[in-house]
Amino acid sequence: MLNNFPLWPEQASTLAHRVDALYIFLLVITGTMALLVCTLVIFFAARFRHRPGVRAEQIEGSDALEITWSVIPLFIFMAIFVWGAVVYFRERTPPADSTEVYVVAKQWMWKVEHAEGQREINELHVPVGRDVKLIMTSQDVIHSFYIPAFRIKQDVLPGRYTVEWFHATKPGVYHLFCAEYCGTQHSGMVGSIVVMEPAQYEAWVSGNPSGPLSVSGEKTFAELGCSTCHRPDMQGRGPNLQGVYGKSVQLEDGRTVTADENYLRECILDPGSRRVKGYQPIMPTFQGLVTDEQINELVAYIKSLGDNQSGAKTTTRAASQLSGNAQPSGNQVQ
Ligand code: HEC
Ligand SMILES: [Cu+2]
Repeated sequence: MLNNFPLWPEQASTLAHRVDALYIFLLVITGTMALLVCTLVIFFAARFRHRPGVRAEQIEGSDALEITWSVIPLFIFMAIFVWGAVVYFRERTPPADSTEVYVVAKQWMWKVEHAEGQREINELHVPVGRDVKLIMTSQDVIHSFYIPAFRIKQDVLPGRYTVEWFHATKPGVYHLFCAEYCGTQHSGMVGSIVVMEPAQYEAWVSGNPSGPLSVSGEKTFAELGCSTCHRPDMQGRGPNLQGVYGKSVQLEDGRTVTADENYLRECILDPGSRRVKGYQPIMPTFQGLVTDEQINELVAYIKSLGDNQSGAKTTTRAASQLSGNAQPSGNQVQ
């Protein structure tokens, strides 16, 4: 019976024991304090109870005591803060070479697209021992992608990407829950995370008819006419998109932004909100003309374009490279 009702979810990712250690530390600290306070209340109530003939003596305070009970908690709270921040930043920072998976949430299902091209619903197959980055968006309301065994949870929002990542440590099948109330069938918005041995996973991945997401993206890029303006030979009216991902881009309004997944997405849906410096504002919006799946393909395609080795770069691109900020930071967008 107890086996079916464990106190803790299984630990199946590299993050799990870190989160649990911090959590146990908090439990021990708060438990100890609660016990100490209760004990002292009872002890003092008995020790200083009213007795006939004994008069209470007024105490004006003790500096030593007050400093002690301020300084010790200060150190404990600072330790919790630093420890929490370390775990938080680890959880929020996907390693650069993660396997990428796109997730589209809708009432009431999870649609998954692997960079290799596989698509699945309410299931996510991943290899054990590899960093996996989820790039997620919602078609309707706010959902939340929650894998208790990995100790990760992240809201999934309409209109932009949010990111989470994990490194699974044990093959198995784990629960996936939606952790944000999203309508009548919210409780049914569940699925499974299938963690496979690498060889098994390779076999699963290679049985895929549609080809990599970036290849579908290249087709969509041509079909939507993006390729007429964005050409690798610099003869188009739009910037060459080669190597744009992860670079910083100077905008017409003076801002400099990092070209992460959210930037690329916004370029497609709302180009008016950010015009690249040095270009005519001729790019039309594709809002309403592309599905979330097509946006994911386009983003995957643009990311696959890598650096332009020919040296034919726009002046803005060259200038922005000098500023040195070339780290992709998909999760740090506000
Ligand atoms: C009519 C020509 C035109 C078409 C069609 C067009 N674009 Fe653009 N695009 C531009 C121009 C011009 C800019 C630079 C000015 C701006 O930011 O609006 C740009 C900017 C961009 C940027 C930012 C590039 C950078 O260097 O930061 C991306 C990404 C982009 N477009 C993607 C697309 C995609 C994807 C499509 C197809 C769905 C598309 N564009 C269709 C003209 C076009
Ligand atoms: Cu949901």
